[in-house]
Amino acid sequence: MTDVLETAAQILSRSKALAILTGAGISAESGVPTFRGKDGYWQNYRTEELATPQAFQRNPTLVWEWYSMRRNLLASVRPNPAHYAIAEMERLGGNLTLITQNVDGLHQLAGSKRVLEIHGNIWRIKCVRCNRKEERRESFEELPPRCVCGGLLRPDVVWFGEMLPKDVLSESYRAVESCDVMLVVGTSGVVQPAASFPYMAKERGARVIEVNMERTAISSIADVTLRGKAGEVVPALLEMWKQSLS
Ligand code: BV8
Ligand code: ZN
Repeated sequence: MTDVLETAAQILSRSKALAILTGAGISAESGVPTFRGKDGYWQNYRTEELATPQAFQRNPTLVWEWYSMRRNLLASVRPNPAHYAIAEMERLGGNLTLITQNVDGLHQLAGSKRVLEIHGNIWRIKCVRCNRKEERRESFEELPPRCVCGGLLRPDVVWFGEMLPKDVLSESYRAVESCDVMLVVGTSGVVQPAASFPYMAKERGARVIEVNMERTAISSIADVTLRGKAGEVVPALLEMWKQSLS
């Protein structure tokens, strides 16, 4: 693994604009189930039942039971070494844009300052009627929770079939268009439009480094594939990068 780590560290040390794309795999070692892994969320549930506006329309209580379970689990988890290493990369590298598909807020907890949350954040809720948004960490007495205006409150996350937040998406595209290196950590590369980001970067000549435990849809275009756990590989990559700078 050392030689591929060295190659990846060399690429990082020469990069002028680094984009990092993370998925559920980076939070797995914090104890957060992924979506499509063996113990993934989607195994027991079907996406259509839970992460779509239609599902919420049809059965807001069921959707809220799933999100409440995830919020309760997340309330007790901490960032893992991969989150902390990426926060240090931000301080080290300077021109770094972090794009995450995760809604768990663990990157911010680990110290990353600039985080583009393209699928929203599970701690933020919004009213379907008056669109009021607020950060709320406490659990709700009753489900589904209601806004003061009487409207239903929902998690401020992006469900399937919903548009991604415009400003965050355009900032992500700007980073994808301008990066010379993209580091992709812990995503199966299935969900669009995030799954296209590595291809778009590659098309423009950027180098793509993938960190994942398994082969994914992105592996075929990765210049360097670091096969292993993010919590081990990303800190090792950071150390190699720092050594190459000294
Ligand atoms: C939109 C909600 C457009 C928040 C999520 C057909 C073709 C192309 C696209 C589509 C299509 N049909 C439908 C679409 C569009 C759809 C889509 O992409 N569907 C897929 C399933 C085909 N996309 C959308 O609907 C998006 N919106 O396109 O709007 C539009 C245009 C016009 C008008 C209207 C709309 C919205 C997508 C957002 C969906 N919301 N989450 C929440 O509850 O979390 S997606 C959900 O999946 C999460 O956000 C998650 O982050 C995301 C992606 O999954 P991953 O992060 O990759 O996680 P996964 O479990 O899959 O993989 C984990 C990986 O980690 C694995 O590779 C594993 O090996 C690895 N791993 C595990 N442990 C470790 C590890 N790696 C390292 N270390 C470890 N320890
Ligand atoms: Zn309201």
